[in-house]
Amino acid sequence: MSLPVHPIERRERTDRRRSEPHPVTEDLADALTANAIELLFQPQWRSSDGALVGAEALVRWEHPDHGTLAGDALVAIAQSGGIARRLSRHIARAALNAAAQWPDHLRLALNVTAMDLFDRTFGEELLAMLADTGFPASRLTLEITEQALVADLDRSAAKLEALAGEDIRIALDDFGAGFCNFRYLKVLPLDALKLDKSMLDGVTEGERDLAVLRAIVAMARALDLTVIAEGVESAEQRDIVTREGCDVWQGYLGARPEPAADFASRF
Ligand code: G
Ligand code: MN
Repeated sequence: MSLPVHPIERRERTDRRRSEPHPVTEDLADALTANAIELLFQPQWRSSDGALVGAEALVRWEHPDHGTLAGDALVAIAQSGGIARRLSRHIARAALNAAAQWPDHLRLALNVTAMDLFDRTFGEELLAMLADTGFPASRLTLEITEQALVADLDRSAAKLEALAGEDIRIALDDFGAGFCNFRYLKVLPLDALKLDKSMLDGVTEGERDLAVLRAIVAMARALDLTVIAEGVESAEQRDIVTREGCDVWQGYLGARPEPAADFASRF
């Protein structure tokens, strides 16, 4: 038997539910307005000689109650609050602004979501931001996960072709973590393959893991793709990816994602 609810109580309850569906998204909107979302940069090194070649921009937000929110979790929060566009523009602008101060030989890698890619004005806005910040398109790599492409491969290809036509490079991110649909490799204008951390997990112990890595690198070579190994945590892993022909590596062994000023102290 349910207890009768006083009309005023009922109204209060409904109001409360309506006004706090996603308190975190409201905090995120405030943080964006206050410019309190920090952008970090994780260095990338060339395997052959250890030279610094660039960095991946990664967004991170310290929430007072929820702790550190980053990457996909942060994007999901923004999407549920209808501010994903705002977040992605903020990230792109802040990253390009920082990278515009870097020496010419360093590249910037920026993560792009499915929503960005299919957003009608994303390409245009990105080009405008490149022009505004003075960062050359030819030094920009967009990292796209296969989840982002799954929705509509032909349309994804067309969107990426347009960006590639502007000299922007395209990397397939997290390769090896998902379904690894080989049609992506045939259809998309890719420049680089970024191997997921899970591809490296067993390479120091298992022959099978090593065989898979070797085969993927051979395939990437045949397709003229740059291979980037992500999530390198030990010197042994770094030596293996170097020996096996990965062109670039990134991971905690070298550096965690760091503030722009720390990254700038490396050059
Ligand atoms: O998939 P994507 O390129 O966006 O991956 C970057 C993420 O991986 C970041 O969240 C970053 O902090 C994390 N990351 C980077 N290097 C390492 C590493 O060496 N080990 C682990 N566990 N995570 C890493
Ligand atoms: Mn990435």
